[in-house]
Amino acid sequence: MNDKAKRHLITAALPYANGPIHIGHLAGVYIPADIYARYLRGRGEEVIWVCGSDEHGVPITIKARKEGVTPQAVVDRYHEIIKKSFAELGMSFDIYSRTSSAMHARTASDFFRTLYDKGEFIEQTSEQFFDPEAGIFLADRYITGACPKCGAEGAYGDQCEKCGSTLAATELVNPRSTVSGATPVLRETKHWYLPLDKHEAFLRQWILEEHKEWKTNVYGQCKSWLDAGLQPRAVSRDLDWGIPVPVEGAEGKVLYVWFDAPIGYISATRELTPEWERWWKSPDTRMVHFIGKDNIVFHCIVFPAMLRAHGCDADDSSYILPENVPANEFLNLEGDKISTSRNHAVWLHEYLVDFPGKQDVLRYVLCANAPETKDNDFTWRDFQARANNELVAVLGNFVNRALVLTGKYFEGAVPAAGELTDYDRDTLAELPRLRASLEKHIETYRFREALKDAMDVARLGNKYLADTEPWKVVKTDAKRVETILNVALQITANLAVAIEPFMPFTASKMWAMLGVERLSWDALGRADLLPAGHTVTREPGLLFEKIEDEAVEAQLAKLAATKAANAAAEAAAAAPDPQKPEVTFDEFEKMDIRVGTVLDAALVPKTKKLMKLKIDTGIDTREIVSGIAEHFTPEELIGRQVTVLVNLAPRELKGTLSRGMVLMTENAEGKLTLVTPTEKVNNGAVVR
Ligand code: B3M
Ligand code: ZN
Repeated sequence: MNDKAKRHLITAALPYANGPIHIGHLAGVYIPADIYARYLRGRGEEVIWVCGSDEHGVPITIKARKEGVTPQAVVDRYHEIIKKSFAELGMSFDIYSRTSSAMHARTASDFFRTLYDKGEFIEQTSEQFFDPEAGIFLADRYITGACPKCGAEGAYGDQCEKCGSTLAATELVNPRSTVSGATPVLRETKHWYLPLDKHEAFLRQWILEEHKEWKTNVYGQCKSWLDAGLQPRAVSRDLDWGIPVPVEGAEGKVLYVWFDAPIGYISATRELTPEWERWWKSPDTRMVHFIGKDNIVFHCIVFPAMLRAHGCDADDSSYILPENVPANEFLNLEGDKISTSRNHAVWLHEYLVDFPGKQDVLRYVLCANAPETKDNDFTWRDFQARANNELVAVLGNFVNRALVLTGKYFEGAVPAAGELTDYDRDTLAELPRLRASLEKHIETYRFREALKDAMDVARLGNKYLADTEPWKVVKTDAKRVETILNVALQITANLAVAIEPFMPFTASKMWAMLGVERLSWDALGRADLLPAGHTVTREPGLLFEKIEDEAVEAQLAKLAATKAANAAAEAAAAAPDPQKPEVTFDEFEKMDIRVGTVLDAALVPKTKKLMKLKIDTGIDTREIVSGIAEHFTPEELIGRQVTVLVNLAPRELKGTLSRGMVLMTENAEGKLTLVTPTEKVNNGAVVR
C-alpha cells in the first residue's frame, strides 16, 4: 500500500433483494471485494467491509404486486437467501445489513433533510405517466407501446429493444401500463432534483485530473458523462415503498432508490460501529467501491455529488470521497447474457447445493475468469477444466506430494534444511518475488493476475519436486532428501498464505494439514515457516476432487431445459389457442357461472396437485377439488373471490365429491391465475 497509515473502508454494491445472487454478481463485485478485504486484513491493515441488501425501488413493488404479497415479504425472502448464500461462500463482510432497517431510514432521511435545509435541491413540477387503474405513477420501463421510430410493438418507455433507439415514454404510440394494462395518463407531480451540473466543475477536476489511475473502463465512462454535460437528477419518486421524503407536503413520495441505496453504506457502517464517523469523515480513510459497470455513474458522479453537497460547508465534518471505484464488466454464461427474467444464470444458492464443499472451486474459477477489462464468458467446460487441470493437478497435487513424502520418509516430522544447493536457493528466492508481484496486482485491482501469482507458488513447488526427484534420491542420499522436503514444505506453507484471500476454505484445510495456526501475510516469502521437527499430517486428504463429466452435463442440461421452457412459453404466449366451434346463446345460457369466496383450502392428502376448496357460492357452501396445488398455497386462496361453474356435473375425486369448477387462466410462464372480479361483488353474483 502506498499509504500505510490509512484505514480501508471497502464497499460492495448492495444487491437488489428481488432475486438471488448469480455468478455474474460474484465475478463482477463480491469475489474481488472479498479478496481485497482478506488481503488487507492479512497484512494487518485496519479494514471494514460493508454491504447489505438494496430493498427499495420499483421492481420490488412490481414483483410483490404480481405475487399478491407485500414488498416487505419479497425483500425478507431474498435478503435471507442472499445473506445465507454469501456466508456459505465465505464472504467476509464485517456487516451485511439491509436498507429496510430503521437505522437506514433514519440515516437516509437525515441525509436528505440536510441537503434540503442547505438548499442543495431544486424543486420541479413535471408531467408524468400515471396508471389510473393501479393508482400509481409509472417508471419508464413499466410503460410499453409501439416504437415511434421503427413501429415495433413492445418498445419500453425508455428504449426500443428492436431498433435500439432511446425513447421518452411520451413518444410511445398507444402507450400501455405493464402493471395493469391500462392506458396511462399524464399527471403533474412535484419532485426534488439534485443539480449535478452545479458539481460538474468539481467532478471534472477530481476524476479527470486527480484520478487518472482509475481503470480505463471507469475513467472512460465518467469522462463521457462529464463531456456530455451533467443535468439535475430527480431524487424522489411517487411510490408507496421506500423512505418517505422528510419534507412537509411530500405525502406519497419516497426517496429514489438510487438516492437511498449508496447511503446504505453509511448506515451499515453506523450499525456496525459507534465510531462510524471515524470511517466516513476522516482523510485517513481510503474508501474503495466494488461495483459492476452499470453502477459507475451512481458511484463516481451522483454519490460523490451527494456527499460533497452534504459536507462542503463544514470542512471538519465532510464526508470522504472514494479513492477508487474498480468496476468490472459483465460475465456471460455459455455465450449468452445472464438473465434473471429468462432464468439464464447459475444461482449461487443452487450451486452450493449442487456442489457441496466446493466453494473455493467457484471462487477460483470466477476470479481466474473475471471480466476485469472486458465482458467474459463462463462455461461449465471451462469450470471443469480449471478445476481439474489447475486445482486438482497443480495445487492439490503439489500439497499432497509434499505431505505424503514427508510422512513416508520422516514420519511426518519436518526434516532439517541442511545444506542448500544453488538450485534450492534460486527456488526459494522465487517466493519473495511472487509475493511482490501478487501485492502489486492486488493493489492495482488485477485479481486475475494476482491469483496467477498465488498459483505460481504451487507451480514452483511442483517443478521443484519434479526436478529434484526425492523418490529417486532417497535410495542414494538420504541427507539430500531432508533438504528437498524441507524446501517443499516451506513452499507449501507459503502457498497457504498466498491463496488465503482467494480460497480461504482451502487455506484453512492446509493449515490444519501443516499443524500450524494461520500465518499472516508477512510470512509470505520466507523459508523458515516450519521448524525442523514440527509434525505435519501423515494422511493429507485430497484438497480438491475432480469435477466429473456427469456433473457438468447435468448443469448444461439444466440450462437447456430452461431455454426450452422459455421457448415454449414464448410460443404459447405468441400463439393463443384457436377459437372453438360456435355455440348458440341457449347453449351458453346453460352454464351457470357464479362468483364465490374461498373459505378454506387444503392439499388433498397423498397428492401433489389437488387442492380441496370450500367455497361460499352464495347458493350454498360446497367442496370443489381443483388441480391447482402446484400454483397456489392455501393462504393465497383463502378469502379470495373466484368464479365457479356451479352446475357442472358432480364428480368424485380422491374421496371427495367435487361440485363445480373454479375458472382459471394461465400466464406466459404457465402459472395458473384466478379469474376474479376486479371489485368485490356479492357471492352468488351471476357471470354472463
Ligand atoms: N442495487 C444495483 C445493482 O444491483 C444496486 C446497487 C446499489 S449500490 C449502492 O446493480
Ligand atoms: Zn424501434
